[in-house]
Amino acid sequence: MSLDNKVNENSKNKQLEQFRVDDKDKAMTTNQGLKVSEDEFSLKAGERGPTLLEDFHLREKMTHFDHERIPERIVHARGYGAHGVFELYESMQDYTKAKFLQTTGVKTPVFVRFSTVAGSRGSGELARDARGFATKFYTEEGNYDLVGNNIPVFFIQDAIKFPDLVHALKPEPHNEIPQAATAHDTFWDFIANNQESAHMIMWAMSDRAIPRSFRMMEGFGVHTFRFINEEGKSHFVKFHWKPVLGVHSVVWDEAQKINGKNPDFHRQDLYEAIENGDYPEFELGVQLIEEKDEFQFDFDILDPTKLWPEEEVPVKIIGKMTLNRNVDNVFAETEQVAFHPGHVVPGIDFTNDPLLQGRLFSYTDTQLIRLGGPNFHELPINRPVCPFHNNQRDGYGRQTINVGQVSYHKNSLAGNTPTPVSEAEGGYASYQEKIEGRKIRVRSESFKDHFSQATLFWNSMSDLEKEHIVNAFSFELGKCKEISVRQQVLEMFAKVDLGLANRVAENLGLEVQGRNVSTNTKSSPALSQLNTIMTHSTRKIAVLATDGFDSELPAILDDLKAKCTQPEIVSDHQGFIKGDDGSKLPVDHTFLTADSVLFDAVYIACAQGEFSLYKKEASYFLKEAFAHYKPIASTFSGNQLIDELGLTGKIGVLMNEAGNNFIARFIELIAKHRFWDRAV
Ligand code: HDD
Repeated sequence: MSLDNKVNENSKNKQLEQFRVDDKDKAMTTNQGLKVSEDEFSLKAGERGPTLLEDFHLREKMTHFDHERIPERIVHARGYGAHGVFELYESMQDYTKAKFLQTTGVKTPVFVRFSTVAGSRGSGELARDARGFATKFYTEEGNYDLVGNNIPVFFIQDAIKFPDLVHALKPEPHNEIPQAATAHDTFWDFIANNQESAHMIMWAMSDRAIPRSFRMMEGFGVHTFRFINEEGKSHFVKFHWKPVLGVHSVVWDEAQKINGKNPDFHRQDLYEAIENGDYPEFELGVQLIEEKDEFQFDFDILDPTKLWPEEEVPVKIIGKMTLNRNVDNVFAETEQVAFHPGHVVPGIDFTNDPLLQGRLFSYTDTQLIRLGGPNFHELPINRPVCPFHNNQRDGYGRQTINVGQVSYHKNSLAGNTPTPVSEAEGGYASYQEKIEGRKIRVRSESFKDHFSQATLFWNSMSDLEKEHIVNAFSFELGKCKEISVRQQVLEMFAKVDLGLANRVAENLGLEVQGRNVSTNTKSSPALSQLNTIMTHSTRKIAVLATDGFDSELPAILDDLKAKCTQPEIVSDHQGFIKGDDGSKLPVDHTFLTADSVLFDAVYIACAQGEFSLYKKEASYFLKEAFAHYKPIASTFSGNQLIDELGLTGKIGVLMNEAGNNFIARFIELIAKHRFWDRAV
């Protein structure tokens, strides 16, 4: 029995091509193909008369419209996706027989959806929240889904608590407030009363929860999975996505402002990067533990609230994913894509992590209600690129026309086909782990330490990152109305680090009663964002300029573009600005339509008259960028304004003086991302 499973990086795109329809330049028809002669007026009895029930065109158009919406995802409702390709650098054949991980250079098509967790489909994207990072690999052996987050651990240890967690973090049911925010009583009440959440909370209060871009965050498979090789040998494995641009965040004040100025900030960033050819890249890493070493760690490797410190278990980089194509239609692709951690291929298997085990039920179940029935695998975005055959039939929206009389196994009428195939022929066989035990509802003793790794995370942060965490706790708890909730959370985090709890308590005007219980003094440098990759590449620069700009400006813009940054002119009027020498430059934004929080750096290209609107707006723009620690640079005529604002000589502020190798130095500043030591 041979199936033509040849897959290359274009396989998915080619498959999708059969479903694309371009309506441009076509005659309008009903869904039945009938040409329409009038689409503005319903059929009436007389010019001013009632509309007739007979109007099938009105009825069809209206009915379709009335049914356009589907239920949003219960979590991760707000998301954005893109197509790409995964290329293997290093063969994993010693560890797994998964075909897409065997031969270096092999390219597998992928689709990725990034998301926030708590908010509704229309919520702002800069919420303090974990980000979903779900990848579908369209392999020759079927779809493999890696459904992860940008935080390597989870709030709870057992899936049975997931509905409770989500009820607590969503807007409170009596008034549906607040949207896309955990800063409210029910969430923190849940945390204090379910203390296995301590570790993930530390991540959620850190800068990881307010990423600068989907392109600048890590992804984690979270659970421990298994790799199984050709000999049937198992290794435990954790998956990591490492962004080539490094891990970067915005500051909280910025995040809140971006949500108002541009709630689509992250999706727009992703969309535009791909349209510009600045393809987002993520390297895939694996941490591997041999079966015999399962119990060699001071945590249980099946506990999803624990990470494997990279210093103890190194991350082996095995390939790279490049996102290189935006979707054609967000609903058809991004909204209808159906991920499931249970979509695996031979060579990848599960462990007994109780959170993972419950997820294996939940995802198909949710697609049934969300996508309206059991045939969601037939939707173009969800179809495997290899053939699929079985005896499943019928159901809402069935598209496949299965020919023949047989739809059961075993049979003689179709020669007992479709037939299961042996492992040697690619049939999936579960790892034969030996299991013995009583039926009990308990938490394993080995899952009971909730604080050591929360403390590890705290110990690994720089002073600056610690300050951000203290501020985040103070903000979130400050929004809780019940003092008892605030107090319980303080007592809980006193167990992580008494200093942390005391600093938050001071901001809240409370006192900590408890004691530090975690004695962990270890730290893991890999956890600090200060140790990430620094690059200027693809950063957005606001160029503040108006009429009368210096003649050097066009050349500087060209230089910045050549260095792979994105300079955009912000001015006091739309259209064009005119330079001293009569040259013209197109304006991208005005102070009305742009704001410093939407840029990574500012370049002030000219000052202007003492009382001009330009000067007033440019001054505000610069001061805000400075307060958010961003790099600032100026031309000769911009120097004056920098001076007037008292920014001369401040760290991360570069004034253009003859012969100072200006562009190269500005690029260096942009690569530093932020100047945290700046006294604001
Ligand atoms: Fe989940 C969606 C990631 C625990 C149940 N989850 C969803 C998505 C991501 C994750 C990225 C969005 C996929 C997309 O873009 O369409 N979920 C995680 C991670 C978890 C996790 C990393 C812990 C390690 N999830 C988890 C548990 C359950 C669920 C314990 C239930 C038992 N998750 C769901 C869901 C969703 C979902 C309700 C909503 C929409 C969907 O599945 O397709 O089934």
